[in-house]
Amino acid sequence: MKITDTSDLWWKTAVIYCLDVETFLDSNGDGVGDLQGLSQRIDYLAQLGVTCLWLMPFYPTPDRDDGYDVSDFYGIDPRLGNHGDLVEVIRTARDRGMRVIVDLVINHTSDRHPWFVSALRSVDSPYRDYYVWRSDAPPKGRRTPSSPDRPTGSGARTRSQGSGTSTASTSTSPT
Ligand SMILES: [Ca+2]
Ligand SMILES: [Ca+2]
Repeated sequence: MKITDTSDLWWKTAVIYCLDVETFLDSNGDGVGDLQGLSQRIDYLAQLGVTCLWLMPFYPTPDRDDGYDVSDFYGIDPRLGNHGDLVEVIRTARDRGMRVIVDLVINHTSDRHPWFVSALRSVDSPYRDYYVWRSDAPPKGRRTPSSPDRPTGSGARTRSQGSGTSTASTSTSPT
């Protein structure tokens, strides 16, 4: 037997429950689900047999692409809570035998992310090469990327002023 056959293959038998914090449970009645609400429902998830929580993006965002347009990879969307609330979710989940995995959206950023703001401002920006640029506008009538729950296409490739076309997939018109 190979030694690798005995390594931890937890994901093969895990019961993974994917959720968007903002639509799960609203603990303070402001109309937006939040991390404290999720903490309150961890036991419910454990009773369902869930062994791994998969959290959709919960980072600060202009929310033009259901939170996949991240403006700070290290932060927490203030509508959902704070870092302490996230730690409580993770600690409580682990206590109930649940792993926590998260969407780390690193193939694009919000146009509000400091990297994109800098990259748009100057071709000499150290972040310029973080993005793909093109000088010609997208063909007319081309559909823009959209989220499954936002069929009208909230993500957009948008013409930028002067320097060509931004291809950050969630960009809006630069100001
Ligand atoms: Ca709330
Ligand atoms: Ca969301």
